[in-house]
Amino acid sequence: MTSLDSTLSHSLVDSPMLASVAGAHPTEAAESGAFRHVRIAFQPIVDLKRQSVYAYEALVRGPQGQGALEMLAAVPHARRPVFDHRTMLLALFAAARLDLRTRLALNLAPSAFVHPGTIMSLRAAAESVGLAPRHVILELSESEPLNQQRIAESLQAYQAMGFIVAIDDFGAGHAGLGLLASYQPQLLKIDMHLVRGVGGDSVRQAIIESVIGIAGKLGCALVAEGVESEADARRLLALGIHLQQGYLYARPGLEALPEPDFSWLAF
Ligand SMILES: [Ca+2]
Repeated sequence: MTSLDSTLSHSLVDSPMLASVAGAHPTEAAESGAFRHVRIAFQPIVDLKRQSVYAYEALVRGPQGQGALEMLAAVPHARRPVFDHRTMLLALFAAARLDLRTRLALNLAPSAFVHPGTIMSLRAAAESVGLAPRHVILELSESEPLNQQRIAESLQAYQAMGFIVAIDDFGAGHAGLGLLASYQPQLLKIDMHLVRGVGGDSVRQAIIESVIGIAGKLGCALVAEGVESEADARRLLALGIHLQQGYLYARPGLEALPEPDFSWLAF
């Protein structure tokens, strides 16, 4: 696994690359002011087979640690690709400062995902911090209407470059199965609303078992989001889902890479 260069320092944040995307356009002056207040939190996605961290997901936070929804609500829809693009680069450099030595998962709205400038700047930024594309996961949300043709073309381009693509919050949006019919990412992240309570809920178990069947046939690996209880974690593990994420393991750490808690597995 590629190691990031631990000698990277804060100076990267002031690099010409980030400066070029962080407010160079005069019409973006006001937004770049807000942009400077964005902070990045990291939450581990764990691999229970190895009892290790599979990846850290970068999450947008406000200056006082406000959640992503609050921050994103302040971003006009038309500016979302720019916002996502900038925060993606911020997350890469923040991860480098923290000496990340595993995969990094970045969230992108579809409009940012298909934006022509995203893929090249992402590759350049990842290279500049010593992170190979195969260690970068792009979590594609269904938070806005999708142009399936453009998404499919973009997904092929990212995958050809070596990036890992994930469908985020699978099962929460109305387009989950429609997306899968059009293209198959390497990862499906099962939405927390399907996951929470699965340990004692036969309906949720049936739905997740069907997702496991579909994912298996399409060659997609699964991540369970929102795992908060041992009962849910054990049920998911029994079903074969060993990549999990949630408060049971670690809460997001603001500008930190929290160590997951596997202690419950010993009992
Ligand atoms: Ca996500």
